[in-house]
Amino acid sequence: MMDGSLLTATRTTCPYCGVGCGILATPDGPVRGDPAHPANQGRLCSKGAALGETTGLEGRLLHPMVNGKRASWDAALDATAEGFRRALAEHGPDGVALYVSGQLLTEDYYAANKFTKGFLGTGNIDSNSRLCMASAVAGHRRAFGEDLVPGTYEDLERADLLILVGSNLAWCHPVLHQRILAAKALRPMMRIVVVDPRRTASCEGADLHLALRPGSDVALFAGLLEHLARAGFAVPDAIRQSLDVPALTGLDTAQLAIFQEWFTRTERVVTLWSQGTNQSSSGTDKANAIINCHLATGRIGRPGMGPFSVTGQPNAMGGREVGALANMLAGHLDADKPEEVSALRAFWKAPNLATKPGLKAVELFRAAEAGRIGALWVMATNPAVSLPDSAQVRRALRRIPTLILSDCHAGSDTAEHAQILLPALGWGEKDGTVTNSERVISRQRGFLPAPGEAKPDWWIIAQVARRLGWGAQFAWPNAAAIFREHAAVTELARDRADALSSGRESPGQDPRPAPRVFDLGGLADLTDAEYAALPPTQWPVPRRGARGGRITPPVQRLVPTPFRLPEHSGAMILMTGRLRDQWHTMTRTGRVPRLMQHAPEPVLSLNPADAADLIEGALVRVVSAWGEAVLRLALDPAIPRGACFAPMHWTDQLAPRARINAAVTPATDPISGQPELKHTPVTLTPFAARWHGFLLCRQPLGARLGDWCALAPAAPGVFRHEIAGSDAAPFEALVEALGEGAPTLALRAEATGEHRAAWLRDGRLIAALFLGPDHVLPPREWLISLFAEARIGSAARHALLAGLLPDGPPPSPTLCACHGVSAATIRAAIAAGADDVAAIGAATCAGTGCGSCKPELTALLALAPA
Ligand SMILES: Nc1nc2c(c(=O)[nH]1)N[C@H]1C(S)=C(S)[C@@H](COP(=O)(O)OP(=O)(O)OC[C@H]3O[C@@H](n4cnc5c(=O)[nH]c(N)nc54)[C@H](O)[C@@H]3O)O[C@H]1N2
Ligand SMILES: Nc1nc2c(c(=O)[nH]1)N[C@H]1C(S)=C(S)[C@@H](COP(=O)(O)OP(=O)(O)OC[C@H]3O[C@@H](n4cnc5c(=O)[nH]c(N)nc54)[C@H](O)[C@@H]3O)O[C@H]1N2
Ligand code: SF4
Ligand SMILES: [Mo]
Repeated sequence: MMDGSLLTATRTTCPYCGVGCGILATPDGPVRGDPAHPANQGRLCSKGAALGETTGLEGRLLHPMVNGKRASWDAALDATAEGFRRALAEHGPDGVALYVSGQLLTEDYYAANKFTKGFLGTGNIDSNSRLCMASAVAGHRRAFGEDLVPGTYEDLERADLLILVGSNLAWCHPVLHQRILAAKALRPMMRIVVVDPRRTASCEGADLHLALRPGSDVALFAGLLEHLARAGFAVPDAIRQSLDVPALTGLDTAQLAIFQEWFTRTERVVTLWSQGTNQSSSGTDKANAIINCHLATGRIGRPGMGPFSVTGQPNAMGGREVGALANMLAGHLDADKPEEVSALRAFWKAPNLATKPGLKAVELFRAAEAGRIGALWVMATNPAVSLPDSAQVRRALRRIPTLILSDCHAGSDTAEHAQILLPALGWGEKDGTVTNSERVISRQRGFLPAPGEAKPDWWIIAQVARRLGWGAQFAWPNAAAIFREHAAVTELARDRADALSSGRESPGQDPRPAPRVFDLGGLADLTDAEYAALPPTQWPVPRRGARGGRITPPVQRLVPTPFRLPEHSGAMILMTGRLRDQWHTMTRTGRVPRLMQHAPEPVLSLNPADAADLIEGALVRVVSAWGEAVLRLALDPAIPRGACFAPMHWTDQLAPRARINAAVTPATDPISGQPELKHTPVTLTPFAARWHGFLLCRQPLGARLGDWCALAPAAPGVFRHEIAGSDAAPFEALVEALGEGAPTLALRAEATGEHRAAWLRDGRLIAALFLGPDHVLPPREWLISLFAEARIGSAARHALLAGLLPDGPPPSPTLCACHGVSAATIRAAIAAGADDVAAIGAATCAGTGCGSCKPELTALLALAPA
């Protein structure tokens, strides 16, 4: 059905995860999934569906700022150029750096890389992809000689065995997960195995869950390879390892035998991996241990088969294409091949092109703390939160003489350290391309006017380049021109290969170069109009020959992956990761009330058997050698013994004490330099709070109330502050901070230390403040719902300070974000006879919107008595 708004909608791409869903957007309507996009065919997840609620201008950075004052673009760009000039004079090229992001568009990313490597003359450009994809990139390059993801999404649907390794696909790539579950529903013989220490939402609908010991993946896949060798597949001796796999992984032999047999006997196998694999001190070996099993069995490059590293950010893949990592060049050109370096130097007219790799993210911030970086330009990432050992990162940020941040939002933790803030266009405003996990290039198109003085990231880079004297090489009129240039760079290796094979050039040290697969030559001559209309296009796109589709890597190498025990095994291990409805440092999703309902507070999950003296619902200190964080404790049998799990999302803006990277280890993988974000030895102790409380009100009062605070939008125009402290309860101080005068209703029990108060105006609820001696306080849901009432009735008024209607429904967490359906409502529907996800949907609407909650509905069904 086409209605009017569909006809006028702009076709664009979701700015969150690497699935890369197509979106139909209008300036003032909700967004919809694009039925014509190959990635999602109309579907969206909870985050994508709520995009329309994130495009408001609240919190946006709208004007350049220099040293805390509003500045003109000219002044801010001059100050940026001057900062680089000074740092270059003082430290040389290796004393300047860019730290960028997989959330830049390809055109912005290309411009940043050209600026740094070509003209600043340093390899010091690294990306938050170092925290995300670096181990996969290194694994691909060791195995294939090039960073290639051979498979396509269709292969995931056509596999007979799909193995998810360290991937919570149900929450992190929800639309891909739904596609897979739909394929399995049509073909029930398809099997899904989840390899994850935690029992995650992705285990719902899976056939086998291997809850391996954190960090032991190499042993699991080396053991599989050994099994394959014994089953007759050819595996070179140098690659084989004999390991005690049950002892190392903690898995029982029967489960291991099933896994190994399934893999051995199934031809169509896809092994998909993500951060449980990459974010590890053995991340590159984990990737190669997986790829080895596919190479040994020849299961690659054919339908329904292959190793598949799924990308995290919307343009993680685009960043790899343009080479914006410290150890890469551009367009998959090889920094180790002098003739490719010369070809790029000539093409860019960049005599100073960097010839050696730069500093990787963790090293970069160490160099900065040591005073060796005079100017750092951060774009589209929040390193003060997302890098490990964040106390060290913050010391480094304070030490850098010129710190520049290009961002869309004004108030990030990183922005607090920057001298120069440059306002960038955000999603819905900017124009360019992104590449998803299956190599499909899609257009992001603007459908909103540029707010304030915000500018495209590539424009900002080009303006600074011009001020440094390189204007001619950055004179692009639009994003299309940058895209054409990027596409032409990918042909430089091809030109050389063609020249060699036709004998026009004398071969260098490598007489028969392997053909470079990544090739966008067929897009290098797009007109502006063709670029504007570019449909989703899968690479490779050579000028001649086959385009897109699955790739058979021309080079395929098995790589030794000697198993190493992660350091400090034996201690309580902190794992970190993502929640279903939040995106990274919450600059967008943290503003949307319905996305906050699923997990309104930062919670540490722990197996009940490990709780000892820790109390569910109380606050717990997570202490490591690097620092500490304080979170609410949830006891959860889905977490294995000896480990705990914390979300990565909270920041100084919403819960300063709960920033988990204050405690996370800066250890890195020796090959990829990717930090070990999933494996920190910690101790857990109770947080000694003398009082706990919450304040609900109509304006946010910040996240610095009490010694511990978590702020969340609770409903449109309602803010929830969870608070705790270790001194006397500051009731009067909080009343003063609220600024509404004396409460309308108040209750004070000196004996128990309870204070409760409510403010009503014209019959409406304005605020509610509850303080008590421990964490056991009335549930917040009913009180929050009262803020929507035009007039508080007398029954509600009487019950207000109890926090509960005597005969009201028991409060319960929201599972379905689209329709606001709670777990209690769903349980009631199951009790009344709903026996599958569709029946729950018919009874309650839960799961009928984006479908992101379906795994949780399945879990509730499994818990119901037969
Ligand atoms: N909702 C949501 N979706 C997102 C994002 C987001 O912020 N929010 N971010 C996007 C980005 S950038 C990325 S990179 C992806 C990440 O997507 P995922 O990698 O799926 O997400 P994570 O939760 O970081 O980690 C995945 C799992 O690794 C497991 N794990 C921990 N240690 C080990 C181990 O030693 N071995 C194994 N096998 N598993 C382990 C954890 O228990 C966790 O369930 O998500 C993308 N999608
Ligand atoms: N403990 C722990 N830490 C982790 C992880 C983990 O699993 N555990 N995961 C890591 C991973 S995989 C990732 S990808 C990182 C993500 O971490 P970050 O990249 O630091 O997180 P974001 O919140 O996505 O930051 C993006 C910033 O860019 C801004 N922005 C958005 N669009 C644009 C744009 O077009 N232009 C500009 N200039 N700015 C823009 C946003 O406002 C926001 O401030 O976190 C890493 N850190
Ligand atoms: S799965 Fe969700 S977050 Fe990822 S691209 Fe699609 S709509 Fe966006
Ligand atoms: Mo990521």
